[in-house]
Order: sequence, then C-alpha cells, then structure tokens
Amino acid sequence: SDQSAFDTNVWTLTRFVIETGRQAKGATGELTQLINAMLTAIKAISSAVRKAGLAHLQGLAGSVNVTGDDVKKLDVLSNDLVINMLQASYSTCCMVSEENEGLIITPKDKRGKYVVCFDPLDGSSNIDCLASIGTIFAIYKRTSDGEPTEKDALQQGNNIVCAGYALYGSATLVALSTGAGLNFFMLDPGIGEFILTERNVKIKQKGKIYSMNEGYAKYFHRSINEYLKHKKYPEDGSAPYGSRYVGSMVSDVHRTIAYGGIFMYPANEKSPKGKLRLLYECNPVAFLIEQAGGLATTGTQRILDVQPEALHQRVPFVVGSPDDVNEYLSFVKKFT
Ligand code: AMP
Ligand code: P6P
Repeated sequence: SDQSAFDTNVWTLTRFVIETGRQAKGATGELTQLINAMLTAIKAISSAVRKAGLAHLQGLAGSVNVTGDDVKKLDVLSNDLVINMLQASYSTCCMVSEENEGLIITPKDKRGKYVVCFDPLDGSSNIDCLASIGTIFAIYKRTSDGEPTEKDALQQGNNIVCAGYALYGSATLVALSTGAGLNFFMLDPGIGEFILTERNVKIKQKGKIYSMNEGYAKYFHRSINEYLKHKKYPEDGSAPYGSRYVGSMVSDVHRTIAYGGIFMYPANEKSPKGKLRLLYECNPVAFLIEQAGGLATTGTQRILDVQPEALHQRVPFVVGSPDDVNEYLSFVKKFT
C-alpha cells in the first residue's frame, strides 16, 4: 500500500475557497458555493474524460455547436454537468456556454447574483487522439435587476470576480484566481479533492517558446510572419525559440504560464477576428495570465478592456511573458 505520509492538514481547494471567503468582508458564502459547485462539475468531467474511450463517450453526438464544430458526446455531457451543478448552487442568474447559442437563464427559484461564462470542454476536437483538453470559466456579478439579460454577460473582463481553468492532462489540474494571485491545484483521485500545489504563480519575464498554428502562415498579417521570422532567425545572434503547439488552448496556455514564452491565435485573412471566443476563452485566460504577471492583448488593445457586443464573439489573442508580448507588439507597430 502507499506508505507516503498522509497529510492530515491538507490544503484542499474546497478549504482554500472557504478560507478566502471568510476573509472577504461581508461575504455571504454565495461565491464560495458557486466555486465549489464548479469544482464538482470539473471532478465529474475529469472522471468522464478518463473513461471516455471505455464508456464509448467518444464519437459524434450527431449535433453541431454554435460555431459549427462537431459536438462529441463528452462535450454534451460536460455542458450538462456544469449547467446542472451551477444552477443547483443557487448562486447564478444566467450563464453563457460555448455549447449554447443563447443566454442560459437560471430558473427563478434557483437564482443568485452571479453570471458564469464557460467552455465546458475546450479543445474537444482533440478528444479522439487523447490530447489534453480543458474547462474554462469566468464569474461576474450581475449588473441588472429583474429578468437576467445578455447585458449581464456582456461585461468587460476587467469585471471578473473569479476565473479558472481545469486541464485534463497527465493529471487533472485547476488554475484559479479571485483577483489576489494565481494558484494551482492538482486532483488527488484517492480523496477526490484538489490539493494546493503552487501558490501565487508568476510567469517568467521572458521565455524561449512560441506557440501558434503556423498552418495559417499564408493568411497571416505581415507583422505575424515578420515576428515569427525573428524568432526563428534572430538577427542579434541569440538562440532561436522553440515551437510548441497542442491545438488545445488550455494545454498551450498552461505550458506558457508554467514555462514562459508566448501563445498566439491572431487574426488571419480567413478569420478576421481570430478563432478564440472572448467571453469564455479569452477573458478568463487573460485574467489568469495577468494575475501571473503576464500580458494579454488583441494586438491593438488589452483583452480585459474589450467591450463585448455578442455572446460568441471572437477576438485575436496573444498572451504570455511580458517581454515576449511586448516584442510582438513592437512588430505590430512596425508593420502596420
Ligand atoms: P458573496 O457574498 O459570497 O457573494 O461574496 C461577495 C464578494 O466577496 C464576492 O463577489 C467576492 O468579491 C468576495 N468573495 C466572496 N467569497 C470569496 C472567496 N471564496 N474568495 C475570494 N473572494 C470572495
Ligand atoms: P486551430 C480547440 O478547438 C480550440 O478552440 C482551442 O482549444 C485551440 O486553441 C484552437 O481551437 C485550435 O485552433 O485552428 O489551431 O485548430
């Protein structure tokens, strides 16, 4: 049997959130309830993802989502889990999901004061090849009274109260912030709890890795290709950067935070606004990257400053180590 010392005072994510909630002046516990409900959904998704091949959860569920991707059964299951767990926490008034075209309004008798924008299973096109996939979410306070409207969800990322992602990789990790720094938690399947593994994570000032889908090079704006050329053939005699790209945002973003460097999904001629969605991919990740001391830009403005106009709108997305993002911005300036 496992003889490793059993930590009898373990810092679980549930305990961590209760603790930070107690420190929040006048908090009623509603946000704590909401975060812990999201964690329950994430634990269940993690379990389903790990069983997908055995439980025949892979393969198409026969429908397509708002952005035209083939929806796989795990997507549908993950979406239902998040919606049901969050509505059952009596803390949400409405939600936005990558899987639902319209606003998801919480039944009147279950309403609370929070709005949650989430992608239940991001990178789902990677499910069948067993590449890592993730869940991403951002939590806001509602801005309206009475019936919830899209306006409650169309808030700048600056208003985020809490954001996080789960990465279903070689282990299941949750990255979470409520605005006082970024913390990492690992799922211990033995006790079904997320354990605090890294406090107040900070990204490197400058990395050595660039991450993007260079298959679109033919369609990129010149500033992108000039920047890439500089990374591959540095004129100053420095070492070229390494290249890493999974094609699953949470995986590429988490590596960028952990190792430093830059992750880019810029606009291209075929996708003039890029591909990643502002409300439930770009804003939560931009919030977390900034909590880690990194930068997150569309190329012309800070992601968190973008005023959303539509639930599923896309924005160009460049994030990572400050020196790397600023170097990219210098190319945008030079070639625009
Ligand atoms: P509540 O009354 O629980 O909805 O909390 C009111 C406000 O207190 C929230 O919007 C947060 O800004 C803060 N807060 C509450 N719970 C927590 C928590 N667990 N961690 C960090 N901040 C919290
Ligand atoms: P491409 C996955 O479908 C996703 O939404 C993100 O997780 C990922 O970063 C991106 O699309 C990959 O897109 O065009 O490189 O295949």
